[in-house]
Amino acid sequence: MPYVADTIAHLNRTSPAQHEFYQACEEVLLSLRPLLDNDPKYRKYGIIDRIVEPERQIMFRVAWVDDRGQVQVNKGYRVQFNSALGPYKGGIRFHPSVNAGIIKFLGFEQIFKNALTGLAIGGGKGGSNFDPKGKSEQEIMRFCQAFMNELYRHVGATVDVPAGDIGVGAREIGYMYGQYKKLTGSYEGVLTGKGLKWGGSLGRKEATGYGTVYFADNMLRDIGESLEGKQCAVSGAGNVAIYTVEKLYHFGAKPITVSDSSGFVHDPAGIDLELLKQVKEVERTSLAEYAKRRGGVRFVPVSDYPAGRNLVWSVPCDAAFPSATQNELNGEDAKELLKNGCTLVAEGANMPSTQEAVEAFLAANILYGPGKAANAGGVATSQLEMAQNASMQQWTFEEVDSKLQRIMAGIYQSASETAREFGAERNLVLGANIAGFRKVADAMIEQGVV
Ligand code: NDP
Ligand code: 2IT
Repeated sequence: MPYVADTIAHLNRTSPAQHEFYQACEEVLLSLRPLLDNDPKYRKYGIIDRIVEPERQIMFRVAWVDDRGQVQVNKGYRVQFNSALGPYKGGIRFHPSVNAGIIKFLGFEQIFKNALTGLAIGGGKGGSNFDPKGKSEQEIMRFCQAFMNELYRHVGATVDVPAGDIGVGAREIGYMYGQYKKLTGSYEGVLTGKGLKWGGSLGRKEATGYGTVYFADNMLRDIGESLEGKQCAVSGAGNVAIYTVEKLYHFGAKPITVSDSSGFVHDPAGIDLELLKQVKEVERTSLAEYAKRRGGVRFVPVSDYPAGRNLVWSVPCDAAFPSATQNELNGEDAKELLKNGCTLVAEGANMPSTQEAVEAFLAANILYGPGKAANAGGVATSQLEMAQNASMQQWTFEEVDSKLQRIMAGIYQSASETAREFGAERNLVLGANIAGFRKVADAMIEQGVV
């Protein structure tokens, strides 16, 4: 497959040290082989060369003043990766690990994820290496305002519509929205994940977690099974993880773990959802606090993890829902999950499994829902928020949720049918990558070389 090696070598030369980006590209390019072998049109028009190169990358200084009166400087990013299918759409991440390569991998994944939803949205992503941990409410507000002081020039309701991701939820979206409105004088749907009183959509907060569980349900129903009674290991304790836990209960499953940057909790009686929300959404503190208040549960701090392992995956389970961050589940973790009888993995996070882990799941022929298919419910519901804003309507929770269920069923169907079309039944990595790519590539061909 010289085009894969050639493309990755080219990216190494032209965009050095962006390892997560090469990882995401390599996975997609390897999946495309049967399509490229069958249909010469995708070898023409420079599609591969164009699709791995963002249309535009914006990097900027974010200067703000902390509570002690000291000037702080962070890096700001927005990668407008591909607009073949619609305005750029994708979240904003605030985390100290953020760099250009991480934003590019997320933007690249977003192109195909958004295509799979069947909605008219292109791919983009943004963020900052700002660390929200330990910051006061006032510092968070000043940082969000400073971030928008530059970003506002590049976004707009039909241009580029950011949303949340790690470290960015309704609070941060509110501060960014207020500043955008102040700078432009325009009250428009420029961000999604907004507050419900000022343009947000019912169901957006829940959408990624709920959607991931709907996706898992679709995978199981296809083989005549259900989530009922299944023991589920969930990682993360943020937006995606919390609403994954909530929806698992609706399906009669039992979520028994959650994790955060301090460690993980194993709660054999089933995660206490209200306590989890109180500790992580309201008090914004560590899971050690959950363990202290709950009693009878095991909390394992990160300092006890052996090097190169994430011990949340050592808890025996029937199904796993990685919902924290990229590369949080490696080949060793995958082997342990499989050894303990796990037969389903649905990714709420973006690229949580390393390449070795993905290969292990595919080789074991378990039900494996890759992030760009399984977690697309968040961005899909963001598009429903855009539609409500544009038409000045507000739909009920039930309307949004039933559309979300249909969209997730459609994504499952298109990934699984595409896998079958290329003789790789059950390989949803191949199915999702080809189905998403084909849509974007067809639009790029029809729109000419731009
Ligand atoms: P949140 O910030 O709400 O939660 C993230 C959770 O993961 C927190 O519990 C955090 O720990 C933990 N975490 C983050 N980074 C690390 C790390 N490096 N090591 C250990 N733990 C970590 O983010 P979301 O729930 O929104 O996002 C989670 C994942 O889902 C990300 O991969 C994101 O890209 C993806 N995603 C999000 C969507 C959305 O709509 N929000 C949509 C689709 C995908 P702590 O609490 O200690 O900070
Ligand atoms: O990774 C993702 O899909 C998100 N963080 C949500 C993006 C969005 O625009 O809602």
